[in-house]
Amino acid sequence: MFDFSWNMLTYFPPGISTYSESLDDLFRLVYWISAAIFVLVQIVLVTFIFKYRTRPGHKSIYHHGNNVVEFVWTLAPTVLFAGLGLYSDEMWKVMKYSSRVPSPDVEIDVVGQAFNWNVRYPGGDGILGKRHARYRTAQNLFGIDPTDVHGKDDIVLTGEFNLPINKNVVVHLSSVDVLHSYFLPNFRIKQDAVPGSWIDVWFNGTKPGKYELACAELCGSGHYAMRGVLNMQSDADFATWMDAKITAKKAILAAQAANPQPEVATPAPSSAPPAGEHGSSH
Ligand SMILES: [Cu+2]
Repeated sequence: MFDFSWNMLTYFPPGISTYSESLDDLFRLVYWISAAIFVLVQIVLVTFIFKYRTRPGHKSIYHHGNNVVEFVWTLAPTVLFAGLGLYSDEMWKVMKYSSRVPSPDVEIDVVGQAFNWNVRYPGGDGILGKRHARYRTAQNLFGIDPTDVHGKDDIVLTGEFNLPINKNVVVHLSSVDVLHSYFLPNFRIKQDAVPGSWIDVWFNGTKPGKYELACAELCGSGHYAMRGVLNMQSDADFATWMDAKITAKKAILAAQAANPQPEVATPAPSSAPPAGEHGSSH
């Protein structure tokens, strides 16, 4: 069925972050101001087309500027845009100023990678291990410092992950290859993930459920499939889920400790050169 509405906000997915309502209010305001200006301009246009149409005996008049009209059409948009800027300033600060990011109840790392979203949790010790780009490999996308004990139990997931409702979640966001954009439509969040830098995003989700995480930056041939699922859960459900992940990680670490694998070294060059490489020394 064709579902018509004058209000574009009915096409939005439900907003479930603490600041989604204020952003929707701003969108609604800008939307209706734009609609009103559009209608007014069209009325004036049609009126003038009719009023100044070609008629016998009517000669066009030459005008050179009108100070009053020019003053008004300069002042009106200035007042409008400055007003919108002042009205939305507090929303911007709350969402984007790093000094206004609340102290995190949950802190995670997220890195975009063509074409996946990878998430790192602090693990059993509750502390994210140090990271640095120099440690980054295909197996260690976050560049977790192997010498930092806090990093050993960190839990890395791809695609689907869980978070608790009514908690301040701080996401440290980056990318390992190209620009991606971390887009949580239900939370009204869209933030570029930039290779080589870490950007903080925060939110507080109020409703449990499964929500889409999309990439909103055309990042390559698999861009359309770069999606994740964010499960917002009650505190108890999240704790159960996290405990299971921590237990599984502990088992892996215990198995590794019991049966240590030798460090993977660069394979030594074989004494006999492979066939076809004779004479390659010059
Ligand atoms: Cu992407």
